[in-house]
Amino acid sequence: MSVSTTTIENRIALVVLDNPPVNALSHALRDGAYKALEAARDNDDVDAIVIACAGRTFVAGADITEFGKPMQAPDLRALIAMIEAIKKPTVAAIHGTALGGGLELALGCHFRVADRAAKLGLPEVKLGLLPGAGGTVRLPYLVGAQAALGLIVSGTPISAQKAHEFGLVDLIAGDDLVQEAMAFATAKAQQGLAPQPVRDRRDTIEATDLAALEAAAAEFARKARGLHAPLACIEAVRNAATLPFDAALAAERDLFVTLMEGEQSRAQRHLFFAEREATKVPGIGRDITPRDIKRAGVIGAGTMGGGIAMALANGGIPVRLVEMNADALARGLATIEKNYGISVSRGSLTQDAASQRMALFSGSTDYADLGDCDFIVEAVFEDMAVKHEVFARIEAVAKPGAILATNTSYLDVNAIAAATGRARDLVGAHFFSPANVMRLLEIVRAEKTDPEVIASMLALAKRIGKVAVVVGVCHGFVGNRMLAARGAELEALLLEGASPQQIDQVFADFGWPMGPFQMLDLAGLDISWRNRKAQGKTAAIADALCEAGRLGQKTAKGFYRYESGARTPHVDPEVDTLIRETARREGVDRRDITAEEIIERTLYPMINEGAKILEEGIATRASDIDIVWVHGYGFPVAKGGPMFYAQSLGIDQIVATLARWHETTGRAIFAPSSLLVDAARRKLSLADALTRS
Ligand code: 3H9
Repeated sequence: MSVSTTTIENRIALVVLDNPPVNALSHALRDGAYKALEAARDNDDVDAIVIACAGRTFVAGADITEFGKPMQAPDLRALIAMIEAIKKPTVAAIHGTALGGGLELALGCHFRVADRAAKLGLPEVKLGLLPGAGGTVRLPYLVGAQAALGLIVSGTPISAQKAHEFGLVDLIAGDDLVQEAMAFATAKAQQGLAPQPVRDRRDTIEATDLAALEAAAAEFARKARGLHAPLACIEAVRNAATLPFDAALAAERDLFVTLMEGEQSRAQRHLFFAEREATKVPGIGRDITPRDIKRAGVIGAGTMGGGIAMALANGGIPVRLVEMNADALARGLATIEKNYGISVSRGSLTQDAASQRMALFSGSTDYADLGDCDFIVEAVFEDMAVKHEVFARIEAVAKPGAILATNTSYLDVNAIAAATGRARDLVGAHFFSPANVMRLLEIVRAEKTDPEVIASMLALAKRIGKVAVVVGVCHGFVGNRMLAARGAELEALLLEGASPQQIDQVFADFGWPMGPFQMLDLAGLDISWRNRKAQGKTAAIADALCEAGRLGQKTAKGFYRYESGARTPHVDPEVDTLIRETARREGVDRRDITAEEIIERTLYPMINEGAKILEEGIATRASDIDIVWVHGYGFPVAKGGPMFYAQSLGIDQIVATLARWHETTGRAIFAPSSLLVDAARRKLSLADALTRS
């Protein structure tokens, strides 16, 4: 199949681009499109040209797999410049998603006709880039600098309707996009006027309110949090408003190349492919048909259960929420309604959409009402006996083939499954709080879980907008097991001389949204206190805080002090005194601790644990671990996840540092894993070290 096909009908050339699956602008497609469009341009039997795409979408962007490799001509900018110079009307017929370079291609045309379900956007910022083929200049020319700034810095696509309101789309097609685009092109050709390329439409850009643009830019810059791409997007849009067209294009190119060569974009591109790779699970081929999930049941209407129920309803799935008594159920449903209300008041959800979602909920205090559910997930207390009891009750009522899921964060899913008569249908579904917001879903594959159940969970995750990673059974699975390793040295660091605020600042400087002590205060110190007690463990400082009634934000005191009802942490001298006294009691000499030491003693053990997780086969690949950490715990995207970061630092450096701390402290957490040692010795990536025995 050729990448581009041209047909001529009533003097209109229809050029159809075809590069499955998403019509990414690979070299072959650029070359094919260039030749086809040049031929249509030079053909005297053609009065106008329509560019459309085969398959499920219009061009979804440049081919990301070609990034970082030498560019083969024609490059996308040359292709767009050629289209823009055509004197016959050119029309982009857009269905599916016109994204990135795809939208830039459409901006090179004189007109854009879109299917009513189409989405248009410039998501390059999510790859650590900016639109590099004229998007930061042509879009502001068409829709105004301020509207363009929002679209480019957020990277979020908009609907065809919105694009029409913005003036980005000229016509929304009814049922037959291509025919309507052809008719539109005919009408334009018949007008006999020379069509005006976007670069010549200067009215909108010249009317830019520069002060308002700068105010909006300052707001976006404030939220950039160390990422380079949003700042470059701002600069490029500012250039569009202040420089001549070609100078703005040239500046855009320079910014694009700088970002492309930078570490941040490399990390973000890694995450793009890692997310897709994670859906490819060994033993779960495309031949396995997922089970149909028409209705879901959620047991427990607390924070976790309510969040999971909302996540399911957000994916359009009717949810039956089951609680122990009518009061708890009413409270749970009221919280859900309140949460949707907040989204409406913030403008992120319409009242109609919120009402539609609320209509998907039904409540019950009777397990028998779960009989028609295809997927039942429990979010009850983290206790094996309680889990056994809940699954015995579920089993008694669930229909054959229903998927039974536990939202446990730590417990042995094999043991939960073993106590049921339906081990094949049982799976772990570890959501992250708040479950309606956090994108990660750890799908825990127990020994007996049916591959069909895993395939169904992957399909469900996609449907409800979650990023899924399939993991094996161990204490804490991938995320919480590594979190424990990250936190193992925190107490020691405090005793030896660091302060909570110093450690949190080091984490913030690294790019985390929140440091570990702010996170502990948010979650409640009593949770880890209870866990420690259950395991016979102690933590001198954290235990003393709990004993003093300092349980975190909920008591307005924890590692920090909080003003009533507020979430801003304030340094509390009492905590400082408590830490110093504890250190004295424990006989620990305090000294200055550097930021570097904090990173080495928190991040490196976590990387080490990740490597052990790989060795044990709990995670399939290093990039799966990166996805867990970026989407579940806020690991900075600009660093690509812990395992990517480790590899960019150099595995040999990680091994040497771990070994040094192992020698200094004698603690097992620092003993380098054999995978790391092996990868360093053989100078291999973690993936290669795993596969090349
Ligand atoms: C850009 O355009 C830069 C320009 O400004 C400047 C240039 C000079 N390239 O997501 P899916 C693959 S930057 C290569 O599962 P969906 C993907 O890896 C680009 N490959 O499908 C997967 O492969 P596999 C700006 C790509 O239906 C397969 O296609 N554009 C690309 O859930 C299916 O993908 C973007 O950032 C690509 N651009 O979602 C848009 N895109 O099957 C990126 C996808 O082997 N793409 N693949 O795992 C998307 O957001 C989604 O793919 C899309 C479809 C919404 C289009």
